[in-house]
Amino acid sequence: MFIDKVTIKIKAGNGGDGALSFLRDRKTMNGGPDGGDGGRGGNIVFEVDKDSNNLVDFYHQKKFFAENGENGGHRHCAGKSGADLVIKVPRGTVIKDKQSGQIIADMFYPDDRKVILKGGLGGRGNQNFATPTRQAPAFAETGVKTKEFEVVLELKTIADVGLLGYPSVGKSKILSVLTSARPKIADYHFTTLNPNLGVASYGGKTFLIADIPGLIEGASEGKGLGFRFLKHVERTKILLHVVDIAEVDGRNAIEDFRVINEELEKYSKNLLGVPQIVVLNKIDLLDGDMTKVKEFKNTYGADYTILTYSAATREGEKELLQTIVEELSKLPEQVPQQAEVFEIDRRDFTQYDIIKHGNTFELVGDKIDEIIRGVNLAEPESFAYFQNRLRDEGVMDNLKLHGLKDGDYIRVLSFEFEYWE
Ligand SMILES: Nc1nc2c(ncn2[C@@H]2O[C@H](COP(=O)(O)OP(=O)(O)OP(=O)(O)O)[C@@H](O)[C@H]2O)c(=O)[nH]1
Ligand SMILES: [Mg+2]
Repeated sequence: MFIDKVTIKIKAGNGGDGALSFLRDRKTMNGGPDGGDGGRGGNIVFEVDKDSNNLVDFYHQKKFFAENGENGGHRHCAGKSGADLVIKVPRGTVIKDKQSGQIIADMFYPDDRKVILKGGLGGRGNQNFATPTRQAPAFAETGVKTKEFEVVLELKTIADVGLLGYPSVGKSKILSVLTSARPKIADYHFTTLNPNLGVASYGGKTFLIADIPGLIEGASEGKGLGFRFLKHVERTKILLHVVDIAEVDGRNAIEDFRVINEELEKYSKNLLGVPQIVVLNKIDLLDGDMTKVKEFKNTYGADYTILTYSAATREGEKELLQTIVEELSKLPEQVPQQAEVFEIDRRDFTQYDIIKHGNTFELVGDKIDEIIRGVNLAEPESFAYFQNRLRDEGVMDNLKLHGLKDGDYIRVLSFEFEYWE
């Protein structure tokens, strides 16, 4: 089964909670705070799997959650970090956020490895909060809890050369003789049902060739296998447009070439813009009669490089390979799709808002959530810590700029307190 588009769920690990603990043993009756820090959650990492050109592995498994960090423990014991979860995808997989459609990453290069979601930070244990005036901090931070995301993986094969043409013109046969790939070859239409890749080499240069199912007239309206496989030759530098010049099965070479280009245009002007080398295949069947070749060249020769070839006898192979290598060397390197600056799971901890309700000033936003993380406001010491953080982070100054004065109220979540300088 060939799958080139799937939706999966991913989630980085939660951070472990910091511990709230005091050293107590036979010798030390009243030791200091010894609550260790929580471990960091595991990241979600995507990595290119060079041996795959199929997303079929995601047919059954659709949920990928990285390990959570462990909670901190007594005696300064730090929680273990969660392991990263590495998701292997074929080269050319574009990762999009399902909700917004934004591109998160394009796994374009053969060695690409990208951290897509970062694990939550571990909370700090109470061992961190001891100061000369607060020797027994009775609070610890909770770890950062991460969100789950739905992402769409879409494979858009990356190759140097794409094979294109009607069914049975010999595309797969060409792939099989130029590379070590072993695609299915047969004299019936639509032998190829999914893209195949192979590596060819000539004159010390190697290049990747992609073979896709054949197109027919009306492919743009879904006839035959439609043109849903065209995305697998969209990211090639050149197209080998294969034409059956022997016109086996009542084909018409001149007409075929025109029709396929028309279908391409309907699919995307971009693809029509990819340079084409025309390969008139099956010349072994012409028995030396070059009339059809001449007619074809008279019709399209002014606009295209046209070569004759036989995948059966391999006549014309040297010229074909030479032309491909030359053309490739003239063309610029391809570049990955531009990933949008996608702030997946990265909250802006500098942002918060002050909402005024009469003489009550409500604080909301990621920054406030971050400061309040794991703090129990009903507990005096914890509350004092929270107030200090508000001051240190400049929130109190900002409140004053908004008109906060003695006797006013500050509200955070459901907690409200009176302000006195
Ligand atoms: N005589 C001769 N036969 C060829 C040549 N190239 C391909 N064939 C035959 O043509 C038939 C179709 O070849 P394939 O390579 O399967 O064609 P395809 O274009 O991949 O077809 P689809 O996968 O159906 O789109 C097979 O029987 C091949 O052996 C050639 O140069 N000469
Ligand atoms: Mg084929």
